[in-house]
Amino acid sequence: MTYALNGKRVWVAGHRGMVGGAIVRRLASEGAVVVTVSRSEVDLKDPAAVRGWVEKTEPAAVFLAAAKVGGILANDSFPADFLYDNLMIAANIIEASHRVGVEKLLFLGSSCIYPKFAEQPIREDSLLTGSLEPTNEWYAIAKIAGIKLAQAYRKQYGADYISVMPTNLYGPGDNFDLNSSHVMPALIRKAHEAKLRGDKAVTVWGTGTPRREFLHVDDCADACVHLMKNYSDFEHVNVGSGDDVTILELTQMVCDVVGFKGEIVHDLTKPDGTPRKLMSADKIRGLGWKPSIKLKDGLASTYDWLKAHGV
Ligand code: GFB
Repeated sequence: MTYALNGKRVWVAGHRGMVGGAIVRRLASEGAVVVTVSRSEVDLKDPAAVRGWVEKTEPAAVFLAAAKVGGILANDSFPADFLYDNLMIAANIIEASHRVGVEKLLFLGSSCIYPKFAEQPIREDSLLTGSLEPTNEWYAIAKIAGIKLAQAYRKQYGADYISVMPTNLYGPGDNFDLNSSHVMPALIRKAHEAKLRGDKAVTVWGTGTPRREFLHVDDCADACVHLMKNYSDFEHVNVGSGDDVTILELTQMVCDVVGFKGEIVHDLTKPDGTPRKLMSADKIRGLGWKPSIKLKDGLASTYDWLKAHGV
């Protein structure tokens, strides 16, 4: 093990989000002292506010899970927000962490950092070898900047900062708003409401042919803790399930789990985005980690969560 969390003060930045919340849950068994701060107390886009809070709190380790996130339409509609907010959040937290001597920091990115037509499965060294997918290039550029910040502070100051690139995530606490969400929560909600209303059809955006790799957020949190403890190097690490499905196959799975028996129709005015982004899992498997939640089981428990908590 390269880094022990036991007894350490650990800041989970973005604890109200799906990923940050899962990391907080996962840290409960690590003996760490988890610290968090609400958006009303500290605006993570404000350098002085972030610096002040980090100086006061003095975390030993940081999980940088705070970000402005959203699905394909939100990314395409609000490019300035996705670029500016995510650049500021990453730069402020990484710089403040360096100033107070944070021992270890883990930055969370996204599989959309890779070129639109990267060779599949996508290896870590595909980064910056081609053009990005236009619907999410703004978010991707901010996330690439975050990886480069972590690498730059490692190179210049010897800081132990690492980066993790999760695939498309889903699970409890996801955003189920149909305009801003990712595909998985959108389809679960659409199928659920269509069933309740007795609709004849459910609408899927785009052609249904793009392929996506899905990982349950609790598996992602487990991988992040594993890497925080066991990985210390320059290159980012992919975190995925190793399998992908078409959007149409996913829709059929969702309809089965929800019990919606109607038709599937396509809204071709909506974008498909990247045709495929299956990440290579070789590196993280070599580091001794693999996922444990199967897509069907994760989907069913996420649907249960939606029924229990509402949207
Ligand atoms: O999950 P999603 O919004 O994001 O969409 P991306 C994935 C695929 O599902 C696209 C299709 O081909 C969508 O057209 N899709 C079908 C739907 N029906 C729906 C629906 O009702 N809602 C949504 N949202 N999609 C995002 C990036 O890309 O993924 C982010 O924009 C980030 O930057 C994130 O990387 C993980 O996988 O296309």
